[in-house]
Amino acid sequence: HDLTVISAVEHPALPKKPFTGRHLIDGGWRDSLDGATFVRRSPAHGTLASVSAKGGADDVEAAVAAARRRFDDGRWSFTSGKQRAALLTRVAELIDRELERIALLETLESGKPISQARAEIEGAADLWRYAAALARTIHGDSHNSLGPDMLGFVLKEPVGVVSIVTPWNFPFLIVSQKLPFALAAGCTAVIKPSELTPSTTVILGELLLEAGLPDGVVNIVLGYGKPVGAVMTTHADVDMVSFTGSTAVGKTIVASAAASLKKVSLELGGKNPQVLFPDADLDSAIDAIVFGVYFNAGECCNSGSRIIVHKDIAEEVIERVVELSKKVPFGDPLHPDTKVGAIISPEHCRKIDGYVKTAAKDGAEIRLGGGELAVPGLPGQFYQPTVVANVTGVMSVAREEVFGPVLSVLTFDTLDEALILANASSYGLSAGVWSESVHTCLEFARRARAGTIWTNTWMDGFAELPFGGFKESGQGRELGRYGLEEFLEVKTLQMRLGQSRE
Ligand code: TXE
Repeated sequence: HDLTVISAVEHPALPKKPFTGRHLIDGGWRDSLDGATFVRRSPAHGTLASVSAKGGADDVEAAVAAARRRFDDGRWSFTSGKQRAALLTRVAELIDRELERIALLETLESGKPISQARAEIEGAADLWRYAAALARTIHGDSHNSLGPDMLGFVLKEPVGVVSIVTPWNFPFLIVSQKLPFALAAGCTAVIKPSELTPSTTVILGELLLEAGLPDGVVNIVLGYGKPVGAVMTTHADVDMVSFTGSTAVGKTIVASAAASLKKVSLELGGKNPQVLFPDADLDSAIDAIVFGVYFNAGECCNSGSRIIVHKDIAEEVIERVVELSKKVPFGDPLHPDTKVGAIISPEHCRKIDGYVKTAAKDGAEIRLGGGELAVPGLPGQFYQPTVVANVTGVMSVAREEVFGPVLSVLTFDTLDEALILANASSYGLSAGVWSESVHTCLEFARRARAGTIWTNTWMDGFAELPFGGFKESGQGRELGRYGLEEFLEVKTLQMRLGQSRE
């Protein structure tokens, strides 16, 4: 291989002991009622990163009861927007203060490069600040043309108790795409982080208490999808579920939440196409493609995992992507230069490899990578930056979410053909177009079926702009004003004034 590999480094700031995580229930840190625990080892280094309480159904019961009591007594939901904004801003400041500690733990549990972990925590703090600003803008409407003695008001109220279930790929960012918006709205919450990356959410819990959040407003239960996630998302006292994870689990949550008609907001997978036209600025496009596919080792719902290239420029694009891919520093996530770290688990690494091997068997051409690679000095699992050409729309590597550093290259001739390929997916999270023609960009943007369309850019993110998917990529939106509205219920208030007039 001609990849740029970064071997194991010494890291003087590494914690001497694993992080110990307990449940946060009603303002107190608790072990599981049955005393069970589980561990997480660094997927890159093999060292013990954390030991966490392993929740059971009884722990969830206690957490939901605390969130329900706190919501119903109004001690949080009836605070002013100004008070909630002050608290959320304080949390953002505490996240800034703890950035290094959170980033290090995030890297140890997830295997992501430390530089990307730092950027993630910074981005999360920004979301807390943005949600703080939104907390002071909640309002409805009034109607004064309903008759001489009638007034109508439309109030926006918090939806209630929210169960938040998050995945392992951006643990601190994703909880921050949900929780501050729920809190800004006046909701209370029970959170379950992924069993693979539980600890940074526990630190967030510490910061919430330090900021002065009343007991029981936010509760955290650590543990597995079953039983913890399953009980949280079906419990009768929960009003809403906000979930990020796989489409398969998202579907089971919708089905089970239907029994009690809970509101459900879902952010699921993606198989995001970028279409390159011959008039594209190839320097920018190739940079963005390489970043978009290897960012977070491809373990990213917005991964730019398939490019659809005009046949006249396909060979040039593939060659340039391959050359640039070789320069992407890959290896020890604790090295400051590393851009691609470890894969989350050995099973996931095998799953990625399965997609690549199947594609090769089906006639695709592996132009770079195509297997695991041992990084000197590290016991963990790493997958090589991989470029697969000659991919057709029917191959699983083009249709399914690989969630690894694997780029599929397809080709097209006409805009219509490009759109058919781009939209031939059960997902619809994001899509991109590269062209110097505003007409081409606009036509693609209007006809592509995805929640976010990037034109001549990829994977920018702004707190102000809503994020979410079409089709099986989810329902509802996070971020922006929409991200707040998800956690608000509409109440109609009618008031008759004075004597009724016959
Ligand atoms: O996700 P799961 P996994 C995709 C990606 C990845 C695949 C599998 O393609 O390869 O999903 O990842 C909790 N009730 N994404 O297995 O299982 C679980 O404990 C309630 C895309 O890690 O969906 C964890 O906290 N909760 C995605 C969370 O759900 C349940 C990010 C997500 O885990 C549950 C992650 C249940 N029955 C994976 N079962 C994205 N949108 O970015 C599990 N959980």
